[in-house]
Amino acid sequence: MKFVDYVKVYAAAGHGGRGSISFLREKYKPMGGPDGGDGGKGADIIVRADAQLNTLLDHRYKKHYKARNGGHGRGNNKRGADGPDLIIKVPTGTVIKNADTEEVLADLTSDGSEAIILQGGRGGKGNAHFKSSTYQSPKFAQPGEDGHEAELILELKLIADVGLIGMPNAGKSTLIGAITAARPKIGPYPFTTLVPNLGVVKLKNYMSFTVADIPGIIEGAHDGAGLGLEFLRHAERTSLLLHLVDISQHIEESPVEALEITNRELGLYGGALASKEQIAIGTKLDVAGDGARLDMLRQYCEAHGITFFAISAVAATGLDSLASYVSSRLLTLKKTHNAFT
Ligand SMILES: Nc1nc2c(ncn2[C@@H]2O[C@H](COP(=O)(O)OP(=O)(O)OP(=O)(O)O)[C@@H](O)[C@H]2O)c(=O)[nH]1
Ligand SMILES: [Mg+2]
Repeated sequence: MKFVDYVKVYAAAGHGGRGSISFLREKYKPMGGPDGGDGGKGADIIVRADAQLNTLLDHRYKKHYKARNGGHGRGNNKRGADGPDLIIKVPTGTVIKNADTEEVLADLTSDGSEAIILQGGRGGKGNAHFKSSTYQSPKFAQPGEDGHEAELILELKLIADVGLIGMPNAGKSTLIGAITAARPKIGPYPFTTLVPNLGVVKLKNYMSFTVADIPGIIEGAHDGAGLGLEFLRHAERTSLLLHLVDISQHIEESPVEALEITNRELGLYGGALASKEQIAIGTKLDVAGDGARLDMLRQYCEAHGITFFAISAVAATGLDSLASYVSSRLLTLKKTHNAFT
């Protein structure tokens, strides 16, 4: 299925119903009192998170959402019906913004959570409201209020504990395939991964964490090179990044260059991503040859205080110790985080 993580939609809440102008009519009472009822409320636009969904694809082809209007008030003090709220379902992790102001209207991070994004208009008051001792027969009523309308941005940011980043071919998808039940496409060419993959790592001690594998990043990605940087939005919510670097012998750039290029792009993406904790991972240890690239990367990491692991996803070397380290790091980070909130 196609994965869509950014769409613009237009949404309009319902208008309030008109208040009624009506007078009680009974035999022998040609002009009774005013009995015009109120208009009903226009429907709200509500956005709700649904964990069953994993893409915004549905919203791409249905770009207009118009909620129902409230019913008009009627005689005999009958209130118009309220419009039934229009519920737009989105994947959990969707951020809703006003497209004009970029203001974040809601960030739905838990399944079933919802937010009123646009308020329906209030119903107008019927003429029965306007009767007073001096004014027995008001011949006016209020119109209903207009519902709010706006262009909205729906942006899905996956929810995962750990993000896999690195250059194309670094072995990100092979790693997620080796440590989780996810089965992404793997290939000996760049940009095999075009959409993010999510997987759950289950440890023997019953702990687990989620991992997001995202498309590779190349130099100039901030200017749109390769697949650009937009997939980095799926790493924004993670607590920890695993930065994968190919240490097998046939690669052009040095492993240190590879690490620095990706980090530079991360910095250019902006936000908090560049300051997120990273663990550097030398990949393809089974084909590391004389180990020169491995040593170069290890020394660089030691000199810069970066935690370093060397693995082979194909030969399953170093995977258990990496997973248990990540799990304990996540526990510590969550504790630290809680201490401040
Ligand atoms: N020998 C060996 N090859 C590996 C290992 N991990 C990955 N590869 C190979 O490296 C190539 C790229 O692997 P992928 O997992 O598709 O790389 P990726 O980082 O997901 O690449 P993109 O999706 O293009 O960004 C594939 O041919 C894999 O088989 C490993 O541990 N050992
Ligand atoms: Mg991949």
